[in-house]
Amino acid sequence: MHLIIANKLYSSWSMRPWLVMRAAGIAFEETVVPLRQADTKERIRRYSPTGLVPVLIDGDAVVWESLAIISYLADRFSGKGIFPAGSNAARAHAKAISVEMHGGFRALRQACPMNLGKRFATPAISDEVQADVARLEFIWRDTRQRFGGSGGYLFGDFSAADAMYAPVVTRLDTYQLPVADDTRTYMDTVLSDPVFLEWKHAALHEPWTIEAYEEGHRAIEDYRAGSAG
Ligand SMILES: N[C@@H](CCC(=O)N[C@@H](CS)C(=O)NCC(=O)O)C(=O)O
Repeated sequence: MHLIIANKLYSSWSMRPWLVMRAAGIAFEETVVPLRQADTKERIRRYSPTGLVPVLIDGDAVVWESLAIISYLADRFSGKGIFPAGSNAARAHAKAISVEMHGGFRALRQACPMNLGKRFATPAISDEVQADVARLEFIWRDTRQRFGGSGGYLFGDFSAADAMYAPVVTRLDTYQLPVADDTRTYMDTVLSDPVFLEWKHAALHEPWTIEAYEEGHRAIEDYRAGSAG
């Protein structure tokens, strides 16, 4: 299997299937195509019909769109509990909140681009961003109360739903958006997950900086300067 992704520092969509594959112990070859280079579009187009990554190649199967890739993996490796293995209700809930993440939270995503290398001062928070954060907090609290049991993840153990939400967990952390204590507890679980830390470590050691993704925010910490990840 071959997963083509973009910069680990910035590419939230790439992170999602990568976390799922690593967490499930699925072997794969990885190609990172750095964004905003002269040959980026041409390199991505070699693999992806949309000119976007992530894209997964598995023999004859070419799968684009992060959530479609995760769904393909869940079918292909049905014993690995990529979506929660418990009840149909739990699985349906995991799929619904994953689809909601895939299509939603635009205000937060636009205002606070993913950047694993920095901590930024809390920006001015619009009503739309505040509504996105409130919805995230509700989803995480409600899911954990109903399906989390004693585990730290949304459905107890790590699942595709956690992978879908991991990039927004990092945004709340990077931009220091105010959250409730139980939200912070869930964020800390994701941010200390060994698979997430493997991704973050690689991100911090990438050579590329894209100024356009960094401007407009006041950095108060730079984890790339001499960081061991
Ligand atoms: N809806 C797509 C979004 C993919 C996407 O926007 N990918 C960005 C990187 S995070 C990309 O490939 N950009 C190409 C470019 O900027 O040239 C998914 O879920 O996979």
